[in-house]
Amino acid sequence: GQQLAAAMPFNPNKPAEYGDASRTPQPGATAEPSTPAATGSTSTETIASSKLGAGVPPVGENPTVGPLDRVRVDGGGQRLTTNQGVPIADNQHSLKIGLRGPTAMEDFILREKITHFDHERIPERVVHARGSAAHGYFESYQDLSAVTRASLFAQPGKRTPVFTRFSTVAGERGSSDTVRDVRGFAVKFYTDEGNWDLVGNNMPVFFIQDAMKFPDLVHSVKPEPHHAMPQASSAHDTFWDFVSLMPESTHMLLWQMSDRAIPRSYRTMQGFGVHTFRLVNAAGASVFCKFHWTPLQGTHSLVWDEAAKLVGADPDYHRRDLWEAIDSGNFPEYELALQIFTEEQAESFAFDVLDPTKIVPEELVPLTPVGKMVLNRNPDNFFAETEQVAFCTAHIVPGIDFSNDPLLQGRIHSYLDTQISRLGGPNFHEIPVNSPVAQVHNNQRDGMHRQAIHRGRVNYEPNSLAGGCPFQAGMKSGFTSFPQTISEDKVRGNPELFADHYSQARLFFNSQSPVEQAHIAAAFRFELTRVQTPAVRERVLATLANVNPVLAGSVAGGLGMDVPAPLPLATDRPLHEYEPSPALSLLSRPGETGIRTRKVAVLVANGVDGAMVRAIYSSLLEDGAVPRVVSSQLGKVKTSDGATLDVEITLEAGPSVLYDAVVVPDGEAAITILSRDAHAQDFVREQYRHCKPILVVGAGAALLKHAGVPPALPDGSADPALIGTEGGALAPALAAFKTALAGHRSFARETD
Ligand code: HDE
Repeated sequence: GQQLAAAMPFNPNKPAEYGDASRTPQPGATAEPSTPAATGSTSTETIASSKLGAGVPPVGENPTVGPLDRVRVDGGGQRLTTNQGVPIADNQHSLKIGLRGPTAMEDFILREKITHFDHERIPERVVHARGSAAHGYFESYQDLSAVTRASLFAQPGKRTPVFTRFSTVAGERGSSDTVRDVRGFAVKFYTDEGNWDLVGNNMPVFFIQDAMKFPDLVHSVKPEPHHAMPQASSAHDTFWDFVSLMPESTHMLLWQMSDRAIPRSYRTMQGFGVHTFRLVNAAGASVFCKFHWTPLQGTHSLVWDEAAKLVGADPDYHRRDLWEAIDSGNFPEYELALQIFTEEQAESFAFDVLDPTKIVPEELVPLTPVGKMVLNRNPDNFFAETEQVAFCTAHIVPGIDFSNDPLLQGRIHSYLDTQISRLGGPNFHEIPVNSPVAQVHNNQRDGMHRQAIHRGRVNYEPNSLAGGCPFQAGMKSGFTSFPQTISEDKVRGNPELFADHYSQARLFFNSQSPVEQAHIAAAFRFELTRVQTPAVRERVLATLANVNPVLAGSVAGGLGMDVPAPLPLATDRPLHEYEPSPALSLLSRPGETGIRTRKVAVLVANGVDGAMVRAIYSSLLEDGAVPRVVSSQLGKVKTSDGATLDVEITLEAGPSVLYDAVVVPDGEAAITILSRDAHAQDFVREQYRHCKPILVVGAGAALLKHAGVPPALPDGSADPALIGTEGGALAPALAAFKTALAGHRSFARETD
């Protein structure tokens, strides 16, 4: 690659024209930042500044910075120009015939500006429109060449750049983050053998078994077509009408009604490839595989009342959380684990591994950790990167292959197809965030928005005029499909085991803690309360009767209905009895990051004990938490020791739902003021209702009383997350508070 770059006759003033050469990856790894030698230029700065009129781009340590430097633009110190590079003298006034006259048709500057603006929007994704993303890298733990020749798993410590986008599914691009929904978890690996997109969700199963049903599913959950309501919500008739007629969705519905559908953060949810995939090694031998991402931050969710209020308090709650965590150096990390099993093993399972409504329980096939992903850089530009990134399940690399899961098979077509209309043509792979770090050479030509300037007269293969180049890579290094033997009739239909719709729904429900089970029942109740058609409610209850009598009874009770007879089963086979799988409970993965990045409000007013606030604040900071001084109004408060404190945010702008915990410090005068403020009362009431840790010092107890919250006892002896200090010292109370904060919530007190 370096030789190629050196040999190329190129205009040194426009080095980025030879993008392919400047993109040449370092031999053996994609992880190194680009060096001047590899870019074919004297310095990376020249590339950005000469072609794009930019200043010097900051070249960070993140290996993904390199590949995108060639297109980074920064107007710092530059004059304003048109898109043709013509300097603009006046960007405030259109060209008029006299100061009070009409605008001249010839005002090409105005017309270019307005025309561009008129076309600023592109269609949003038909699903997963609302999302947030980050750059980072994947680091392999070990050499997996025994099972796959995929180059990113070739050796321990090997780093591959990634771009990862999280999303909700149903809502439009501007909808809220904390709605009840499945979350997308899509990772683009820029491997040195081409891009691999692992386009997963935060739940390991799906609603339907066959791609044929996807448009119907999506139509049913999207806003109803006559009045375009409701936004970003499954709680309406058409969705429940569809799924109640689709018993295969039962397992997924339980996941969707669980707290998984209201994650605390994109940093605290798992990701799953959902389908069974294949791994293929260099000898051509293949095993089946399921992909699991597990956050090192642990798996944590919101509670429903909080999620609903967050829609108003901060519609960007998850976007902001991800951005701030990365911005502050708290890089989210996720471990990738594989479930590897052979085809023979798969045949012995009680379910079909090609059925995407089924998991492979971890008790049956344990997880093998193979590496971790670190997200360490926010995008420079939301549209250019997060919006224009194009994930395709068809993007796989040598060593990874598809299974015959009929849902996956349909997806292989859908993603490429949708990008063509969403991104305006077949050259979306040239958009910087989509372009591989591996070199691209083929005879595909032309099309809308072509960026590459292909040289020479040969655009076909085989050829002799270009020495046969670019040439076929051959079986050894090129991608080859696993040669599965198939000899069957062409049919429309499902394998027999697909008809078991309830065994794993039962497994999931039975594996949840009592709190999680209660939340699932409450979510069904809420959604079905919004459903207006009694027959639809009834059919859902008849479905749930096949899952668990307590669940069905609880939901029916909540709707003021009786549990109807269960829906008839679609199979004569007896349902499979699974042992509960503790790994399916969110509570089984508390995480390793303690109180890092947890947000804590410290409520203050004039007369607060300033020394105490400072002590608590710095102690929390020291452990990586994010304390905030919150009060009724901005400015400074006078502390009891005659000093002042800066208020960081008001109770109005920073209500309870934005914080993981609250501290009410001592100071009688301050508590008298706060007790009169409805915002402060709501604040502690909601912290209590949402099961969050509360630390109350001295006079602070009066605020709880005013708000109707039970008293906080020293060291939390009644409720381990409701901690007071009456008569006691601050230090042990603060320690108990931190323990409670690391434990997230105290569900024992829940009364919703
Ligand atoms: Fe998708 N899905 N999907 N999906 N999906 C899209 O592609 C589709 C499915 C998933 O952050 C679309 O670029 C079909 C399962 C994610 O950009 C579209 C079927 C899973 C994202 C599409 C499915 C997913 C999408 C819309 C059934 C989890 C967002 C815009 C056969 C394993 C990626 C786009 C991003 C996006 C089609 C089912 C995950 C239309 C036809 C199952 C995370 O192509």
